[in-house]
Amino acid sequence: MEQIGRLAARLRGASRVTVLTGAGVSAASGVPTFRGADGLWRQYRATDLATPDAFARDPALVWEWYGWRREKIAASRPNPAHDVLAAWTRRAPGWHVVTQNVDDLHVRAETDRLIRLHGSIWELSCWAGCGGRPKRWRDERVPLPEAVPRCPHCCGLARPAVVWFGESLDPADVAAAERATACEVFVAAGTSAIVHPAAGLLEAARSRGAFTAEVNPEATPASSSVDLTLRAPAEQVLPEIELRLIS
Ligand code: BV8
Repeated sequence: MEQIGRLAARLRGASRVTVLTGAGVSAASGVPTFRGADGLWRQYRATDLATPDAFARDPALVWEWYGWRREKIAASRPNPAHDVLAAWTRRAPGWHVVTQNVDDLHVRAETDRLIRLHGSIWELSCWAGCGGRPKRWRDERVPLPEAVPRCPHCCGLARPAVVWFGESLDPADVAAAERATACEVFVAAGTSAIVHPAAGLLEAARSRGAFTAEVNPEATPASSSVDLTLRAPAEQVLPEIELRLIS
């Protein structure tokens, strides 16, 4: 694909590169995406369940969905897309990965300086915000011993420590992601480019002069505004680009 050659040429010698990833980069690891054919869980859409209202209404149902996802993710491992991106961040301090994913596969691939916008599915926090410290704690047990985990500080309900729809992102993470839009090349890989503020990062990078590319087998709302589209899976494209960069 000559687009691969074009993107490799842009990346070669670039000191600042940012790759925004979404659920599509974990698809090859067997982790269901949100809006693709496998994006449904029972008859629910992610946007029905990843909200504080859904949790307030039925914490057991939301935890059942997260428990199902935790089980899938525990059985998965980073794929070549994660491995190439991790290698890029270890090789060049100005190359960053900004992820919307909560599966921590970029963490397991040993990505340097990872900017994680929506938290981790392996972390929990107190639903009532009781103020107990630590505010969030890691629990990787699959399955969790209780259908609805409790807060160790106040014994109230515990929740997945991820950012739900209608909730604000950690300002430090947003600031780090915005700093990363000051780059020469910005690549959106495996994201439907629908969820904000993550989806706005591509436009921010463009407005700051970045060359923009999208790696996605399908078109997205971002497709019409990027400089280069690679209509193929990330786990195929990224290793092919890496081959050109190191040869
Ligand atoms: C907020 C964590 C302030 C939970 C998630 C501005 C405009 C419009 C709307 C808004 C706006 N500002 C705020 C909003 C509202 C909302 C929003 O964006 N709604 C959308 C639905 C329109 N945003 C928020 O609420 C955010 N908060 O802005 O705070 C605020 C406060 C109060 C009130 C208003 C605003 C919080 C957003 C975070 C929500 N949490 N996840 C969890 O994961 O359990 S978002 C969820 O969607 C995941 O994190 C996921 O990563 C993310 C984005 O989805 P994608 O990753 O793109 O996945 P998807 O399945 O959609 O697409 C996969 C793509 O991969 C597809 O295109 C497919 O073709 C492709 N693909 C498939 N296979 C491959 C592949 N690509 C490459 N290779 C392959 N092999």
